[in-house]
Amino acid sequence: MKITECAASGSTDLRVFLDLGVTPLADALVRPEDLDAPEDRFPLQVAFCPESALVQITESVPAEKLFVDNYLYFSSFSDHLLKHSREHALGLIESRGLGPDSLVVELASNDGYLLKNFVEEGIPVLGIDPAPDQAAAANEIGVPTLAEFFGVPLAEKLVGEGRRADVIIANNVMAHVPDLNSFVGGMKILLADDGIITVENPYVRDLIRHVEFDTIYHEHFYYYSCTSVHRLMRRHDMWLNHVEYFPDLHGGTLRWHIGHHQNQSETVLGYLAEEHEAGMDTFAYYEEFGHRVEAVKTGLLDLLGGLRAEGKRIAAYGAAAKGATLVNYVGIGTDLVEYVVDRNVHKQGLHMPGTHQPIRDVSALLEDQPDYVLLLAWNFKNEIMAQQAEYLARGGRFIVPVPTPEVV
Ligand code: JHZ
Repeated sequence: MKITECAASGSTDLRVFLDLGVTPLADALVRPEDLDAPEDRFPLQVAFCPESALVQITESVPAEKLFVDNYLYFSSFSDHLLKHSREHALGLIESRGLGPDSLVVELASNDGYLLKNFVEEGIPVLGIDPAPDQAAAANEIGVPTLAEFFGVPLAEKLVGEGRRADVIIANNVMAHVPDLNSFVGGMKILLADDGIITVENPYVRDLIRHVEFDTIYHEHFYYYSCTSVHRLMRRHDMWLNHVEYFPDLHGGTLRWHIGHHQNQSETVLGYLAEEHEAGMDTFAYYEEFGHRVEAVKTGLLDLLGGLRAEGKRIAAYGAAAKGATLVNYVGIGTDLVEYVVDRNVHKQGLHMPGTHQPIRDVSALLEDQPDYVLLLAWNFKNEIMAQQAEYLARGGRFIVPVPTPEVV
């Protein structure tokens, strides 16, 4: 369904600056028996709203289709993310003085990868995640999880049962909700008066700077700056009070600390001033982005096509959602890249959406020793290259697609 109003402000002044064509859903991996069946495809355009400063896509795919029917993302397959999450949890336990009387709620708690750290310390938690297999995996490891979508109705139900959160954690989910104001309104209702919300999401500044266009897909409705988060929280009578930056996480991630009361650190004022100076609150900042994306497409097709013409064999690493955007937008079929490897066992045996490369276990790289590996999960470059030391030692090479395609 076409979106014509800003999800935050309701303004109809949505200015489109990028068109990635009509693409299949990034996590809709294809079963071998369905390879001949037609796949669902949806337009993928990105727009800026001058009123809210929010960057957003203009197509809404039903959330059940995105996160219940077609969702094989399990957070626990990255060691880097597990370490980051553990540090986050331990930091909160200490700074907030959490104990057996506290309640930590995580929205999009996935397989329990983060909340398990609180459980180990005897701190009560509640996970909320509509993805059924992930919620079941969390419950299995002792992280109580509701397999539901979060918004005002669920928040009211929980508060009606006497539950209020001292901490709400929302990592990589505030971009994933069709009804943004219900999601944020729900957090406002569920949060205890002196509680804290921490929200993590990739930073739209880094997306633009490093041409991370492949992180744009239908699951990601929004691409945040501090300005858009600040305006969104004010709309819900909450305050953005502190900002942290993690340059190595998902291509550049911000963590926003939010509360009912104003207690802003200099980080907030610093980011807001910097973003205003850079023009991130205006359409002009985003307007030229499409040309830079096209340059990556041309560069990558030239590089891969040239290698294939020399008779080189190319595989890819990471059946990531961003990988699906990349291969589909650029047009990388099995003639250029033969197969994709991924250590998520739930993805192995399936095929990439649209382009249909088979997804194999990571061990295929050493068994087969392709000449080049296109690193679709470029956000885990260090982790993956370290893991693939043997493949590299035997002469294999990685190709990193963004910001400029290059052999490393
Ligand atoms: P990865 C997901 O995006 C989906 P994706 C989601 N929409 C979101 O917001 C972001 O995450 C944050 C594999 N892998 O994490 C695992 C290895 O095989 O970049 C994954 O399939 N070996 C919720 O899908 C893929 O690569 C490894 O060593 O773009 C990476 O996907 C590592 C580290 C990962 O997210």
